[in-house]
Amino acid sequence: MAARLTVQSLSATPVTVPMKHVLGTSAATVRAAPLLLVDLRTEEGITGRAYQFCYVPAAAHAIVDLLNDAQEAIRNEAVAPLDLWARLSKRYTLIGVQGIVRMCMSLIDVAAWDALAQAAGVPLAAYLGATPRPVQAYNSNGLGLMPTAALADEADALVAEGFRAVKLRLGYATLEEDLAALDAVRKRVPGVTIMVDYNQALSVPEAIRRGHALDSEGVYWIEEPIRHDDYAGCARLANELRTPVQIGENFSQVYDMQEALAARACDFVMPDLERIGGVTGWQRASALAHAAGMPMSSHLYPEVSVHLLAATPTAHWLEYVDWMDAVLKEPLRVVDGMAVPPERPGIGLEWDEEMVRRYALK
Ligand code: SMN
Ligand code: MG
Repeated sequence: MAARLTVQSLSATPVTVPMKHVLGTSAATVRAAPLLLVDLRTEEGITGRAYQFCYVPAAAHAIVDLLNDAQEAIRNEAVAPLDLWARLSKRYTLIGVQGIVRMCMSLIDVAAWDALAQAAGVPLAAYLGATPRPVQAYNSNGLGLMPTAALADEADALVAEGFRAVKLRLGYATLEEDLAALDAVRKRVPGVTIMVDYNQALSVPEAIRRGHALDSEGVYWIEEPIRHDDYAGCARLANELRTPVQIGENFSQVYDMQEALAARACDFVMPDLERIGGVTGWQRASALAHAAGMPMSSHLYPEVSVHLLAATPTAHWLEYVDWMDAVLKEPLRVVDGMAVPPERPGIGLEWDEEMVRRYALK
């Protein structure tokens, strides 16, 4: 039996790394990635790791404060992720297990699973009972809202990185501009699979209008066309459009996904590791997707998702972004459009300390 691990301490280092490709969504433009690198030290000498994409730098500082608070509740406890989740859920019942509180809990959960897999000497996928295997990935860097000539050039560059699928952000002022952006990308990289993401920009009637126009354009999925939590509206779209509707990056714990599935709100799901509840939350979501026969992709966190999708019966697509490359000793490898899980024990996250110092967020 693997040795029991005991929580000793938590520490977190905020960094902000420049993005090679700017992320221009319909909601906001992100030029540098605020990331929080988390270490969970155990009495036994193993350090579990996790990281958070913080969206805005201020959130990184707030999550550090929360991690300090959570540390008091889990110090000297066994590294048993389900028990830690239950303990912290109780501690945060009154404020609510949502938003950055839930991100803080998810970070602890991911780091705990990492520590356990390291202690067992196997990659996380294997610790979860699956054989680590390459997973099909789309390049989700860049392709934000921008002039069509620049879009086509960027699409070229993203495919040249070794991908056969990319994600294009839409939600321009008019449908005509959406179609022009799509056309520019498709003409430059013919035969490449294109997912489109509206980041909740549209009203239901406008989504029906634009969705019908996209139905004859061969896009692979239409992501978050309307407010993420309007499941009745999403269900109307999923029902009326031929193009599959994709949602899930905003599911907060498995309960949101359960509601979305019950409402028949989508054709595909793509939970976010840190919003769904870490590895523990992901596994609960993966069981639901399995029972519903629902294809399940990942949102961000490709280094962790490559393990989780191997253990997901309805695994669909891995969303690839390269933001962590700047601070990792061994960035995730993608070969022939497939993300390749590392053979190292655990998740395989090792911080490049020199780069971490260089990109430290003050
Ligand atoms: C996204 C990801 C990260 C930040 C903003 C938006 C986007 C996606 O919705 O799905 O990649
Ligand atoms: Mg999205």
